[in-house]
Amino acid sequence: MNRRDLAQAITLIESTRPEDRDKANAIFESLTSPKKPTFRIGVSGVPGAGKSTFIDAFGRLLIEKGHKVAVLAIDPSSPLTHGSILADKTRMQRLSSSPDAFIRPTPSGGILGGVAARTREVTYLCESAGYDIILIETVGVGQSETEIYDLTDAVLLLIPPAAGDELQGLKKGIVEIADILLINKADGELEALCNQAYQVYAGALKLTPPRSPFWSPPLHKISSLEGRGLEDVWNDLEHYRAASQKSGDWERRRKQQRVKWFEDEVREELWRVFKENYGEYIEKEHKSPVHAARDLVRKNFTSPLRGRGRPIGSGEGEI
Ligand SMILES: Nc1nc2c(ncn2[C@@H]2O[C@H](COP(=O)(O)OP(=O)(O)OP(=O)(O)O)[C@@H](O)[C@H]2O)c(=O)[nH]1
Ligand SMILES: [Mg+2]
Repeated sequence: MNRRDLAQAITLIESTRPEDRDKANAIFESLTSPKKPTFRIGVSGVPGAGKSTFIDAFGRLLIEKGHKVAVLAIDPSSPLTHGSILADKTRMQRLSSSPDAFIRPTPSGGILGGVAARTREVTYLCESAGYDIILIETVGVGQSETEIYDLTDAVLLLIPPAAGDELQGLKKGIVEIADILLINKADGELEALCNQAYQVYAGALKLTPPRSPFWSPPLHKISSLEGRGLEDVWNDLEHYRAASQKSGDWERRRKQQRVKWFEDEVREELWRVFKENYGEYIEKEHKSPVHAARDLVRKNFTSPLRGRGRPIGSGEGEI
C-alpha cells in the first residue's frame, strides 16, 4: 500500500457514510500482518509542551536509524482547537518531507464510534503499510489518559518547564501511565526552569510506588528544538520494550487492547442496529424504558458460542 492509498483508506475509515464504512471494512479485512515488529508510542503532555516539535525531531532520528514512522495526532477536544492541528502540520514540516514518514491528524468530533476506535484501525493500516513505529500525539486532558494507554505499547510524557507550584496542577493520571518522563525545552533561558521541574519530578517519582515490577519510569531533560537527549529517549524505549516483552506484559497489554477494541465495536454495532430497528419500541410497547431495554436485548441477542436460536435470558445457564 503506498502513501496515497493509505491516506485514502484512512479517509474511508473516518467517514460517517455507511457505504464508505463498508469499503473501509473490506480494506481492513484484506490487510496483511506487518513484516517487522511494530512499536506504538504515545506522546502526551499539556498543550504547548512541545509534543509536535519533539515528534518532528524524534521521528527524523528514527528514520535515520532505518525505521518508517507514522504520526497520528489525536485531538479529543472540540473543533475549536483545529488551529492546533494546523500548527502541528507546520511544526512537523521537516519530518513530513521525508518519504519514510506519514503524518495524519485525526479530525476531532463527528466520528462514528469515537476517535480512539478509528485510531486503532488507522494504526493497523499504517503497520500493514510498512510503518513500524507509530507515534500518537495526544493532549493529556480528560478521557485521553486511559485512551492513550489503550492505544499504545509505551507512553512518553512531555513536561514543559515551570515553577514548582505550577506543577501541582499537572494531571496525576497521565503521570501514572507514563513510562518515560521528559522535561522538554532544556535550552537557553528555559534551562534553569527545567532544572527546577526536574527536581520536583525526581522527588515525586521517588515517592510514587512502582507501577510495575519490571520498569521504573526514567526522567530526562531534553530539548526538542535543539534535538538534545533524543538518543537517550530511544535507548530507554528499547530497554522498555525488552523488559516488557521479557515479563510478558507487552503481549498481555496488546491482548487486553484487542479485547477492549472488540467490546467497543460490539457496543457500537449493537447500538447502531438497535437504533435503526427499534427506534419506536418504547412508545409501541408502552413499557418503562428499563423493561423495554431488558426485553429487547434478551429477546434479540443470542450468544454465538451456545446453541443457536436460544436467546440469552431464556432460562437455565445464563451467562
Ligand atoms: N525553547 C524551546 N521551545 C520549544 C521546544 N519544543 C517546543 N518548543 C516551542 O513550544 C511551542 C509549542 O510547541 P508544540 O510542539 O506545538 O507543542 P505541542 O505540545 O505539540 O502543542 P499542542 O499540539 O498545541 O498541544 C512552540 O513555540 C515550540 O517552538 C524546545 O525544546 N525548546
Ligand atoms: Mg502539537
